[in-house]
Amino acid sequence: MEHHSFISFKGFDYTSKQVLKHSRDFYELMDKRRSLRVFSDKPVENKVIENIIMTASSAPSGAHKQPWFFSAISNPGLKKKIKEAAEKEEYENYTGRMSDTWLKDLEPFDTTFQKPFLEIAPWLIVVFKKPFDVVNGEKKQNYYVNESVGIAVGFLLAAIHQAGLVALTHTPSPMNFLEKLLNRPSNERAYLLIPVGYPPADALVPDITRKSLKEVADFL
Ligand code: IYR
Repeated sequence: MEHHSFISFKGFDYTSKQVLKHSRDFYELMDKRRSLRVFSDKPVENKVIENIIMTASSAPSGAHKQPWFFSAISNPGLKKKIKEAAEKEEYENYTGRMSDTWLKDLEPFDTTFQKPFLEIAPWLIVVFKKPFDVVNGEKKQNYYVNESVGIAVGFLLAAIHQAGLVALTHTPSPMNFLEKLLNRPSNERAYLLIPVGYPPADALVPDITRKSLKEVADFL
């Protein structure tokens, strides 16, 4: 048996009062997050995106395999190619591939096949999932890949919001054009496309509410 070492873990040592305050403060912060479909073209420095990605990559994952990869794109030519390819797929979705019920459910969000934000936002972060890794030409299995990458994206969105930026969890479908455009290896599958930037001063968001605690939780 191989030896696996453990190191001591030091918690924050907060009082229960501090725990209560932190839990409330974080909820209040996160409850201000909104998905935006409009962005300012104001630049965001690379280091910010690096920090956000490293926050995402600190997420827990099946057997600590960290089965994710992030492509961060600020190059205008590449953003244009991504926009064109995404709109081509979305055109097919909006004009035939999505059901009438689906289109009706999307009406409050005023979405169309057109995605100008893909060129305007200073950064696009494309998240890839890795069902397996390739180590020295050998296939190495990853575990709970969708769950792991979903949690990492949650961390990513929280980091973006906490930094004072906005994002959209965008799902052009199918997304395989991103694997090609971004030269990703064959063990990676595009998972989400996330434009990131500042909100424009005149930004509007849909007037929606969130479910109550009673609707989403049960205390037994
Ligand atoms: N992927 C399309 C359609 C779309 C689907 C859902 I579900 C949304 O919440 C929003 C949009 C698009 O990005 O427009």
